[in-house]
Amino acid sequence: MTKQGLMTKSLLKSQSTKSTSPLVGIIMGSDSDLGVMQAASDILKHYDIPHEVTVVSAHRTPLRMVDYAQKAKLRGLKVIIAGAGGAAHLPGMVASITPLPVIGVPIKSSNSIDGWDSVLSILQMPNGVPVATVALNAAKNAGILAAQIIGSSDETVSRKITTYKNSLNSEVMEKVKKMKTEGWKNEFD
Ligand code: RP5
Repeated sequence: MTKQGLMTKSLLKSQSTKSTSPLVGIIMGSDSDLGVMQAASDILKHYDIPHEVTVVSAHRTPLRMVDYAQKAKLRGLKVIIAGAGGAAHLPGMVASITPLPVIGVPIKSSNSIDGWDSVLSILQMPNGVPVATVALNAAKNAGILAAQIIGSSDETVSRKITTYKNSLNSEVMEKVKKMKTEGWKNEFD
């Protein structure tokens, strides 16, 4: 093969790796969390961001958790989204091992008392080991935040996020119009 051919082949290979290798790792303590965590995957699909989804349990598979966290950066991940419920130690423990940003999703799960246990387990991290904690069951926001982190160094993703935010604005303005036509008054606009 010519030098040019080899260069093209290598470029294509690097591009295909770039487009298919996961940039975001979505992990959760149990498959029973999937109903909530699916929303993170859905929004990342919307932004065309390659990601992976699997179960990693801090308590039931501690060695798998350490392995996953230790290899995450080397495997090319840029952000980890970790969801767990009850004594929700997964996000914090993963954050204690990896240099990557970790977004924690507290889940109101079968073993959660009222959701506060999950929220506080993920939120109240000690100084030095941050976890970006989203609201209870807010996996969609975790996906958006992960996309924003990717978008800070990827203009295509950043533009998609701006389009998405503009669509939120338009949706609200439609509601404003609708309420007006239904007779609700305001003196602002
Ligand atoms: C947590 O325990 C998991 O993240 C899940 O939210 C919860 C319940 O797990 P299962 O008993 O349904 O497997 O570690």
